[in-house]
Amino acid sequence: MKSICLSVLLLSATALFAQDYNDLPIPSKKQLDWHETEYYLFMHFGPNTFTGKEWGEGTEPEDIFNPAQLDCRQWCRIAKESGAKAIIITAKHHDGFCLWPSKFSKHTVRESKWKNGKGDILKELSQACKEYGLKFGVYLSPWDRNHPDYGTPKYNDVFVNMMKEIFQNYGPVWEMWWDGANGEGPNGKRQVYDWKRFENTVKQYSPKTVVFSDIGPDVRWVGNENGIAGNPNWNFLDTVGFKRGLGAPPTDTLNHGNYWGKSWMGAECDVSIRPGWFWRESENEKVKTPQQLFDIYLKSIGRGANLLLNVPPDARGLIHPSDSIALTGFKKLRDESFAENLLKTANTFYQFSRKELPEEKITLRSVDKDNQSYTVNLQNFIVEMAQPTKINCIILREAIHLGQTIRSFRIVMNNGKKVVKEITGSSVGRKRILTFKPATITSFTVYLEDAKGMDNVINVTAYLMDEKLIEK
Ligand code: FUL
Repeated sequence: MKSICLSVLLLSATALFAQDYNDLPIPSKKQLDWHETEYYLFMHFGPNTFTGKEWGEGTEPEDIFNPAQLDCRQWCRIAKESGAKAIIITAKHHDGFCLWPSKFSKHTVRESKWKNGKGDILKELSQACKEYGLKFGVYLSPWDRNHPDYGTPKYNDVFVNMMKEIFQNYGPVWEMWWDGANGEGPNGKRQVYDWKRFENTVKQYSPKTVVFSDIGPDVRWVGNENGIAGNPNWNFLDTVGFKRGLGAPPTDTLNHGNYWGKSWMGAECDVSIRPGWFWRESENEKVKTPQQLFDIYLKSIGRGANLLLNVPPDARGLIHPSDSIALTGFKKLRDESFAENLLKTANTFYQFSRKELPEEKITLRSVDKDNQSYTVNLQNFIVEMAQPTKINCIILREAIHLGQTIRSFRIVMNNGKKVVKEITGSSVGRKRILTFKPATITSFTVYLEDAKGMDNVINVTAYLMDEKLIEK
């Protein structure tokens, strides 16, 4: 590989930004780390795993929860082998059942027959995650159909106390997931949540935790449960005046973000590998295929979002083979598709559009690893291949630690002097995977013309992947 670390221009981000771009938010350190986590697993597990319900009523007897062969290390091994970097578990779903023996509920693993009431899923999973080098996240449903205090101010204390218990006993918690569903509790009342207090509890007890909800504060819902981010996808959201749940921004806004939104808010794409969120026997044959998962990958991570793929453990407490086989196939498709960066022997000519910067010629540098360490401002650059090369995929990466300033781009591909293909697009973000019908090219030029010299591409790669994986 010809490696370029040639001219690494340590340009101050501030000097590069025009006035309006200056007003755009940039991600916090923990948000940046969150973007890099890219792909991780969701695990819906609880009484619903045993009843076949999607939304338990909260009246299910605790005894039905009995995963006799539970093995969180098996979950972690499968997650790790599939390339996932974290697991988020439904510590409490809407039925109120706690997967840990909470002091603030009487509807928990402690009241079940599982391990004679001595079991603790959060303990086992948080330990297994540490062992396997996975981040540990927690879904804690604000809606609770079991808790007797739900619908009264006392429930806000319960929710805060549960979070403290989780942070103190099972931390570090990487992501806290607040679901938007909010219905009535056992007394027929809806809860008035003290969201400010909830946010402050996270800040005080676990400041490094990123909080997901419809409107953040750190990560936003993508507006659908199909795992698909909008095109374009802006990492910005206006949250003032909006609420979680019924008062959330329209799903279309969540899907695309706001072009000039005031808060940095990356999108997380949640989707289940099965038709439902919880495991049920009848869906063992309905698990998504590796190819379907790959398509979701292109439309989530490939549009600068993160992918949270739900793989629910079965009633034994294990990941079912149908799911693990699909995950292995999905990993294989990613590995094969992105095995060979066809630009590794290419030359890249960078031309800065700002007048005061000299025209630069540097060779291509792969920044897959360590991509945060360089502030390379690349604009209107030309990539020249060492020989005519067939490609059907180009990946661009934007230096999002400097913000998201690329507002439109154009890629013109040439074979010799002849233009053979042209692609236009708008958002790039952390990663933009562009796929197209294969073309044999000798060079391509990327034009980033809109941001008056403020754009920051830090990586470009190209591939030839199996045509079947690409939408024509
Ligand atoms: C939804 C919930 O109501 C579903 O049961 C599931 O947990 C999904 C991820 O979020 O809002």
